Amino acid sequence: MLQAPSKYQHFIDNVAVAAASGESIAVVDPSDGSVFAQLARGTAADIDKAVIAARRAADGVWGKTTPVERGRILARWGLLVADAVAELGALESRDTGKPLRQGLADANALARYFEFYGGAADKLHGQTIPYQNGYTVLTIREPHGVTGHIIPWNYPMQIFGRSVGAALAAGNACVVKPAEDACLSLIRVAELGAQAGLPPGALNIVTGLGSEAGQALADHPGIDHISFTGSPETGKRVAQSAAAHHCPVTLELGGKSPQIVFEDADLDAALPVLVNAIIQNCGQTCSAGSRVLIAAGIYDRLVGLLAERFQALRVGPSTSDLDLGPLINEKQLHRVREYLSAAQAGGLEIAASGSVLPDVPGGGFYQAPALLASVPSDNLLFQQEVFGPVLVATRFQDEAQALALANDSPYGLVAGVWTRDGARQMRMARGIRTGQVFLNNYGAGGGVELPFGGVKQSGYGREKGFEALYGFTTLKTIAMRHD
Ligand code: TXE
Repeated sequence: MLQAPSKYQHFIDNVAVAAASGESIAVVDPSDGSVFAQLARGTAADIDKAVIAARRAADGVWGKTTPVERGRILARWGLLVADAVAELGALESRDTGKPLRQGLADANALARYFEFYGGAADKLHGQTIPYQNGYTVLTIREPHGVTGHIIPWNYPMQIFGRSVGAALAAGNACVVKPAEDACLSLIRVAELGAQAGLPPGALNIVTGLGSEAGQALADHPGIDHISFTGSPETGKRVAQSAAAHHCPVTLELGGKSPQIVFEDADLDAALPVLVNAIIQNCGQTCSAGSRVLIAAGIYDRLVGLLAERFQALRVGPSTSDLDLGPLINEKQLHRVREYLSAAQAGGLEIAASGSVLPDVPGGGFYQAPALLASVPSDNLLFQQEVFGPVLVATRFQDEAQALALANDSPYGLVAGVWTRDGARQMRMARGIRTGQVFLNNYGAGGGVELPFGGVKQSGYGREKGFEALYGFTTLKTIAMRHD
């Protein structure tokens, strides 16, 4: 078992800083419910300290660091993370409960984010605009200044990489509030950032509860942009708080993403992808493919194949590296079970489920994955994000109904379409209201390079890819008259 430090403090100005309150939060291992560390419980005073440090960096050394040098620091950071994948992956796995190989994959993705944004830092440029005679007009992209980042517990390293990596590449200084349920890896990643050459104040982390440290960050008038990933309710609260000081926000608020399978689909290729899209990270993935819409002609066959796969899935502690680990905490376990009970009470039947190992530790938060068939579109399970390993299957008669069902959701994050018909692929891709559409694949392995974000209740603004850099900058137009 990994020997993690037992006490974690904030990281401000490149050093460990104790919580102003002196209080801490117990860190629980989701695999057995044991407390294995303590985390600084940040409050408004700690956020204030971090914002002051970030502002000093933005106005000082970090603000004067050239794009090429920012890129080199990020690239070095990526190499340090790549060297530490085993350590970071094991820590992430223990802290979140995800199977070890997923923790390792997340650490590798983080290294890739730093590599990508390191390479992009000196390629972010403005334009010249044709205007009247005697004028030259140009645009330049400037960093916002101090950016706030509120990170959830499902993929701490990956979400940190996509958001903080882009913000730093664009020249911002960052204040990060990770989730109280899982954030240990990020403290270690920040230390590696200092080692890579980030000057004091460029990156600051304040740990703590959402209602305390998170709210204080959203309220702070010294923050120039906030990126938030989490629930629609909290996202709304963060946006309202930010609006009080006219602070722009980027919101990524999850989804209820459909995978649509037509009669002509390559089922051998689709099947493992359909299953993985809902069981990865125990369904606690914003882009989880949680609704599978199936053409009537292949409905029974595909549901049968899915059921076979579900019955073979096994759930166990993170270190056993099975198909699924535990859920993050008791609250999430309760939430998933409530959804399943409500669905069963309403007459739905579980068509197939996986199994939890018989000898899992009693205190862990284990839930067997479940497949529910013939789920009507007005059912809660069809409409709401469960954030657990629950897949619903629904039948459609034709392309028009498939599209209507896909769009029958308050969310709009990701969709997958499985068909060999090229014209239909494009009709569906254009008709679906989501931020990403995958044709005959899904998720593209995380897709560091691919702009990501939603419409409707899934939020607004884009992270990942080069596009993210535009969100972390503000555009200045300079018009020069020279006749
Ligand atoms: O989310 P919250 P929770 C969804 C998913 C899940 C549900 C609840 O459906 O079941 O949300 O999870 C911080 N001001 N997603 O309660 O509250 C908090 O500390 C500022 C989808 O964990 O949104 C954490 O860092 N910040 C999602 C972050 O917000 C506040 C990932 C997310 O917490 C705050 C996670 C406040 N007042 C949950 N209150 C995705 N899109 O991937 C909390 N926070």
